[in-house]
Amino acid sequence: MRIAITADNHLTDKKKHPERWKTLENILNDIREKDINKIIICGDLFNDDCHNYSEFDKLTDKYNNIDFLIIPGNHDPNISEKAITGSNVTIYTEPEVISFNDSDYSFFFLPYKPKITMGQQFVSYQEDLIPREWILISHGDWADSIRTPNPIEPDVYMPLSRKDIANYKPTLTILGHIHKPLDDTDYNVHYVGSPCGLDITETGRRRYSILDTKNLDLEHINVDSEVIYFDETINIWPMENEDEYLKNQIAKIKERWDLNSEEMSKAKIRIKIKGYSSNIRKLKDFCEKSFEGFSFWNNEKPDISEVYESYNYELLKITEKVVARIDQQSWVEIEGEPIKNEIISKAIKTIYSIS
Ligand SMILES: [Mn+2]
Repeated sequence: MRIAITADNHLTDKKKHPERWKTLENILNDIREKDINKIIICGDLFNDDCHNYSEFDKLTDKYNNIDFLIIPGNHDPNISEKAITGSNVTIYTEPEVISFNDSDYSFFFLPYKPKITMGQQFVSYQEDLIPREWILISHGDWADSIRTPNPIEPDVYMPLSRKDIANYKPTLTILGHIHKPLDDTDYNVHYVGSPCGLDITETGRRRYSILDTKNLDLEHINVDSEVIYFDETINIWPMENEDEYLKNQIAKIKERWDLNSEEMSKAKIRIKIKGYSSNIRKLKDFCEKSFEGFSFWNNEKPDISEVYESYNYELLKITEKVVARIDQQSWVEIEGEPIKNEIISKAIKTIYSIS
């Protein structure tokens, strides 16, 4: 059997965020076409401000051949079958170990609860959680976000530690909570990610997953998201041919996006230029022209508020060398720490501020 998996849909009133609803429907249509009739939702199906579920009832009624298996997340911790009425909807408000007929593995549905770790909850279910024969479905923070001695503190949500995994040995873990799709292949821990970016910071194509319950193949499928966000920063410094440099940078960005025409129509972009330039007006015009045909997030044009005027070409060689050196480093992107582009931007600022 194959089961579809999504999380962090953050549904609101339909009028407020129709794109989130439409994206979920796109997933449901896709899995129906694939003859899949179960979908697991790993928490945060609803946003905090959603208290009327009649639209969701309508949706589950429309897809009445699909079973919805839902756990609450930290944004919808109180959802229950008292308010959500579809007969094809199961909400796991308490931890539950489930077996499906065709699978040798059991599924542990662990709903989000505040002020407790996942490991603390495994204890009571120890007998049913046979090492390497169970799959964890939950909502919270995976080890990397726990760097403090006390994992239960504000901003840490029902954490799962490496020790929990080592002690209880789930064979596979699928979580909601972190909206960026992530795969920790060392521990077989996966965040399916939000299928429709909630705001400009949730960038790029999104996905949902399909799990084969027999061999535990986990396949990631591109979601037909109603909106695709892109948030890019381009660093600049005075050079002879700023246009040529910009043109290359922008070409690289578009190449990375790799959008087909349908995706392009769904893209909302934010472009920020940072650094020093000898002709800011020209830079602005060039940048606007290069992104013609794209729609800008919030209708904001390329942001040049952090570009300073400079005619200092003497620092060009130093800057080029520093930028190239930083660029060569393989920087691992860690949540909450600066990315390579930000480090380059800081370096340029440092170089030009001492002149
Ligand atoms: Mn969420």
